This record gives sequence, structure tokens and C-alpha cells, in this order.
Amino acid sequence: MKLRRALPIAAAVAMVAVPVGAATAASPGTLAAPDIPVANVQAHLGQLQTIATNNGGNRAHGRPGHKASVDYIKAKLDAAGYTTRIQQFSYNGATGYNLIADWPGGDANNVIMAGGHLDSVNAGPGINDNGTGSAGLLEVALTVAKDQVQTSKHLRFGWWGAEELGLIGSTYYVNSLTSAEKSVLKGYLNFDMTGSPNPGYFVYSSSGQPSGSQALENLLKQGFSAAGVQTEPTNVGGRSDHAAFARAGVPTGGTFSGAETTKTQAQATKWGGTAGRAFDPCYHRSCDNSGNINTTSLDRHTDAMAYTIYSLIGA
Ligand code: DPN
Ligand code: CA
Ligand code: ZN
Repeated sequence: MKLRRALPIAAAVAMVAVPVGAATAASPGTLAAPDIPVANVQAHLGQLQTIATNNGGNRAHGRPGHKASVDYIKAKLDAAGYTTRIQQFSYNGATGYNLIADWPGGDANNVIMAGGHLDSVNAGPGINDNGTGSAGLLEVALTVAKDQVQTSKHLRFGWWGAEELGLIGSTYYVNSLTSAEKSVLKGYLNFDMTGSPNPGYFVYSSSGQPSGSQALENLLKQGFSAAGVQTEPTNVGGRSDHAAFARAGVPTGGTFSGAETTKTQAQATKWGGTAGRAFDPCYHRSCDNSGNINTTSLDRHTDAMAYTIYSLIGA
């Protein structure tokens, strides 16, 4: 376990991490958030690309590449000790799949969820949209398992189907919950596009967003600033799967590296990359493949994801 960033003392006291194979534990009063190795996230993206290539070039709802993506992630989580289930739904005459994974332990009345969509559009393999969020979530989940983290709050992950057709899978999941099951959800973090080739470092704005959480926004921002990365708030509105949770009153947040809109000169000065060019010129196109990834962005967004999740489950 690499020791990197100190978490708030309250979080550290509440969370007991058991370092596996580490010679020394974190010093008292600190708990290290993991530095997620970006190479591991890239390896998952390589597998998702292979799945698309072997299944007609995409991982879309109703196509075999989506189910194969679910099976890949589920097998990794099962082997790591997660309790997983596949939730089926029907849309547009095809069966859709959500993958839900629970890390055993923690307070069942205080549940933190993190998720993102695993389907692509029909046009291509969807490696940035949203292989990146999906692969990052998988690697953070595997790190929790490797560290055998004993959480204070209960931790659950979700990989949604049919987001590209209108947030179908995440909405189905939220609608399937009883009001008691909804009320124990204390936060939902969404990751949809984190490796854009001309990247931005956006954190979902909590203002003007129903159920947007200032606390989650602040933690995600801290995750980036701990690595020296400046962020901007962005109004994602109802454009991704957090929307279903927000409608149910669950506090939401997330990060985003940008899609079809154009990077400004000020943003290029701050973040590098090319002003006047889209954050992701291959958004929803066949060229959203393994080559369509900025590795630094993938690394930073995934590390901020880990920082935030580790902070929340221990607090
Ligand atoms: N929802 C994304 C898509 O799948 O097309 C794009 C997006 C993600 C837009 C996050 C805004 C924020
Ligand atoms: Ca990293
Ligand atoms: Zn997306």
C-alpha cells in the first residue's frame, strides 16, 4: 500500500485499514488514501476495448459487448470478495443489465455509493465514455479489497446499463429501491468520462443542482488539490446517472473531464491541452477507442475518486 495523502483525522480514527504486505502501518492520526496505479486502470480499458472489438465494435445496450463488459467486471469483483448481483431490466425490446457490488461490512444504515455507466453508444467502443469511469471504479473497488479496508459506512458500487438511451439503468435501480433503502443512501458519486484526450478537471457543481452536495463537491475538489490540480465546477444537470439519485433526494457529486464542448484559452493555460478544440473530439464516435485517452487525466480523476471514497467510508 502506497502511503500518500493524509485524510482528515476524524476519518482516520473511524476507519481501520489493514495494510496487506506492508512493513509499516500509517502513523497514528493519519490514514493514507491510495495512489491508484493508472496502469491498472489502463489494463481494464484494454480489456473493454478487446470486448468491443470482439463484439461488433461497441458495448451498447442490447448488444453482446455490454453483457461481456458486465461479466468482466463482475468476475474481478467476485474474485476480490465483493457481493455482486446483476439486476436485469427491459428497454427497447432488449434486456439491460446493472451490476451492483457491495463490499461486506460497515453500517447498513449509512451507505455510500459510487457508480458510472458501462454501456457505450452504438457508434463505437466507448472507451472514454464511459470505459474510464467504469475502469476507475473497478480499480478503486479492487484496492479496497486488496487493503481489506474495514469501513465505518457501508460501501456499494454500481455499473449502469443503458445510460446512453436516457439514464435507463440507473433510473431502474433507484426506482427498485424501497423508501427505506433510499433513505440509507448518504451519498452517490458519479464518474462519467475521466480520460478525455484534451482534458478538463471538472467537479459537479452542487449549486443549482437538485440534491447536489456541497460536502461531496468539496471532498472531490480536495482530492484534486492534494495532487496540485486546479478544478472548475460544472453544471452537468441531468446528463448522467447521478440524476436518478438526485431525484430521490440522495446527495450527489462527481467528476468529469469534458465531452463535446470546446476548451477555452483560460482552461488551456490552466490545464494544458489545446484551446478551441473539444475536450473529447471523439465523443460518441467510433474513434472513442483505446487511443482516445489522456493518461494523466485518467490517473488524476481516478486518484480523486479514491481520495473521496476513502474519506467518506471512514468518516
Ligand atoms: N452523459 C455523458 C454521455 O454519456 O454522453 C456525457 C456527459 C457526462 C455529459 C457527464 C455531462 C456530464
Ligand atoms: Ca495514481
Ligand atoms: Zn457517458
